[in-house]
Amino acid sequence: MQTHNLGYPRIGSQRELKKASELYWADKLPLAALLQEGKNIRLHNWQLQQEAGIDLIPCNDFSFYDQVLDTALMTGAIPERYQPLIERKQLNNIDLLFAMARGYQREGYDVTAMEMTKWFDTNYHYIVPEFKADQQFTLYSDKVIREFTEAKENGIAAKPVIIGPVSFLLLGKEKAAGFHRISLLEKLLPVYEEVLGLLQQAGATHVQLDEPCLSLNLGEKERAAFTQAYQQLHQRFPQLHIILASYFECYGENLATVLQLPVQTLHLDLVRCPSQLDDILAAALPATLQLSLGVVDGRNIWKNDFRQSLALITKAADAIGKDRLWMAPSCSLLHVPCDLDLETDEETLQPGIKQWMAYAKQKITEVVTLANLATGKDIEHMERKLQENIRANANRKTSAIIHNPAVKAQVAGITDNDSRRHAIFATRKIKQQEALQLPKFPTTTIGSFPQTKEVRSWRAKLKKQELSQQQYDELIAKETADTIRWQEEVGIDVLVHGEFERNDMVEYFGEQLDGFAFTRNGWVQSYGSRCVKPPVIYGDVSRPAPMTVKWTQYAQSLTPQLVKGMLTGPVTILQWSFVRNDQPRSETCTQIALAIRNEVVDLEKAGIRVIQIDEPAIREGLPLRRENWQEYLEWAVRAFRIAASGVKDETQIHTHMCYSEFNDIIQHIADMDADVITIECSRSQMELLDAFADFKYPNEIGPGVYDIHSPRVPSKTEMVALMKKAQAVIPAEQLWVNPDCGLKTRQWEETRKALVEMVAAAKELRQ
Ligand code: THG
Ligand code: ZN
Repeated sequence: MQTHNLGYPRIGSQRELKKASELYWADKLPLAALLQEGKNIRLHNWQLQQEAGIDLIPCNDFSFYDQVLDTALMTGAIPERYQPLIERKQLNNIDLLFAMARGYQREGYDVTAMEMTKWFDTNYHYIVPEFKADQQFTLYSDKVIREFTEAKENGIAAKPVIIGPVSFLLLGKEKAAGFHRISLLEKLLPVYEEVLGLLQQAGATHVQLDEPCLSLNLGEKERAAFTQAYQQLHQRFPQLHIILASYFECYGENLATVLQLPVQTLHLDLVRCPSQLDDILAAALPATLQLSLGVVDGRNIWKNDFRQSLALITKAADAIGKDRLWMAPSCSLLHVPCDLDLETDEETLQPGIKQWMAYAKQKITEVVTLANLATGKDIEHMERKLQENIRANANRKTSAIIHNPAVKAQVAGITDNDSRRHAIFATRKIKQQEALQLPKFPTTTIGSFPQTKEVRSWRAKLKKQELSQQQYDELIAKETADTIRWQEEVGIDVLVHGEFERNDMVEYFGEQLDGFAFTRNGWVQSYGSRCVKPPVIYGDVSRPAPMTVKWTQYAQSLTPQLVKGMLTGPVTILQWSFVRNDQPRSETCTQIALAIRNEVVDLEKAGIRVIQIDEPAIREGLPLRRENWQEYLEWAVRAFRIAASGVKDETQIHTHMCYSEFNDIIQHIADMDADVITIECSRSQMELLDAFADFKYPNEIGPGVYDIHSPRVPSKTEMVALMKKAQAVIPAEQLWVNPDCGLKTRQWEETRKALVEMVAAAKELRQ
């Protein structure tokens, strides 16, 4: 039984890659130093996995930005707008990579970045490849070969990891209509053949091809593409051991096709889908096919349950023999932090919780231990580890800090009435009009105002005790007051307090809720150099005290205008945290919903009459396979409704969503029954609104009128034009005027200018 790993986190255990890249982008670090940092991280990761005893260690899992973008560069799928940078500026490959990821606005060039979107149901974003009908592919970047050679020179016989050809095409998009990107397969395959040929020449014996799209519902055409691709690659390289890896779900109805593919090893995500092991063992397996059992969770931070894993391993071993089995994490470890040993601060992460956890480095060891336990290697030592593991898991099951009977009773006591506003929207609308007296085309913002360097430095100083709590509060109060006054002057209708007291929209709430734990170093890559530190939900969730009332009430006290209270919704808090694996996600989500509901009610009691509950992650939480959508949407929408329904009809509930492709879930968005929804719209020129228009969405809508992801200041005329487009499909009485998203990543200067234009646009629309 061999062990392998699908991918290791690449940001570095102290976020070295993030720090080096950002310095390089700011022209404060030479290219050679950035490249050296990358090399250090790769070597460190390889050595660490070798010492842990992993047999087959991945290479090319490293990236300076994103593995899908690397694949676009490998295959020469470089959109035309970057040609001048290549030809005239002679950009090297790494600067080209950054230009494609981030855009290139200097030396008179103004080239936009490629689009970014969520990687399946994770909080990681990948760069979306762009294809055209006459797309040509060439071997443009030999990064994968260089990394393989580098590993070899350092004594590691590595396994190159490459996004497979079919998923690479499916993950991209057509730049213009008139063809389907899957039709490009024939032109793409020669590049993959060239790469595999060079790798084989360089000494590679195994290659992992990642085809995560096999976890989606595919059509016949796509399935046929897999057959074509893998037959062709096998014919050219019959000696090469191909490990085909999909993860995050079952193979589902793709299984019959997958089992026909001429690959040597098939990887199974047995964390997300343990039941598929039975299906696969029951199928007529090709006699030589090996199975990679992904039993160690690559998406969460909990210690593995060895007994449960060993049961799966034994089942597989009984059916096909140990020699045909590989031991692995369920997916790449990109989605978990690096090293639990670095969490030494017992105030953030108490030992009682830490003993249940494992990060990437620990998970690697679990993979090896499981293989040893299954084969009886080093048995005394392994037996001790098994007993330790059994103890930790048993103690977690019964721990008093996890189980809160009062919370369980509250959840059990929820009735249908708790997930329903008193009156229907039509009635609420009249009552709200009377109570709030808003003009036509009311203006608002999504909640956050610029988190400047100063604001962030105050928080850092508070942590280091260079500021007292009182000094910090005074600074935040002044920033909030300035922001309220400024919004009054500009003439915005529904004001916000600006969220200067918050770090991250999930972390901030998690820090104040019971059942959540925090880490000091639990960073996970979100995109490029950006990272998040997801809270750990370990126990039943409750709200010991109000979380946002103080600052919201303070802001409201400064103005006679309406101030909107700002909360993160239950589904988003769930989706962006590490969650419990000892109860269904729906159960945890309902507990969070009750906590948010209590907060909403307290805000109302404090005199707040408009309250926004953000749910930007509700779409990305959708299960990958459609047959599971309904169940998810039912509990997710119910959780939002529980959070929102504790208030009077006169209190107006808003929600906000980004990255939204709404067409296929519009009914469920309507079922959330928020009085107002604000959505990301400007980049698609209001096309997104079509879903709302076709559906005759009944409640109010604020289609974002300008793109906050860019520093560019839009003009009043542009925004009026966009709203006219909106008005053509949605009645004016339903429309709000607001930016696309929160303003926390923007500077004040452009924010001020843009909002002045936005208010002027609303005034013009009213006439
Ligand atoms: N919070 C969380 N997840 C998210 C977002 C969020 N996922 C989707 C989207 N927003 C991702 N966007 C970002 C934007 C900025 C940053 C991270 C994700 C960011 N991070 C800081 C960094 O890497 O320097 C770290 C911030 C900190 O010090 O706390 O800027 O908003 N959970
Ligand atoms: Zn948004």
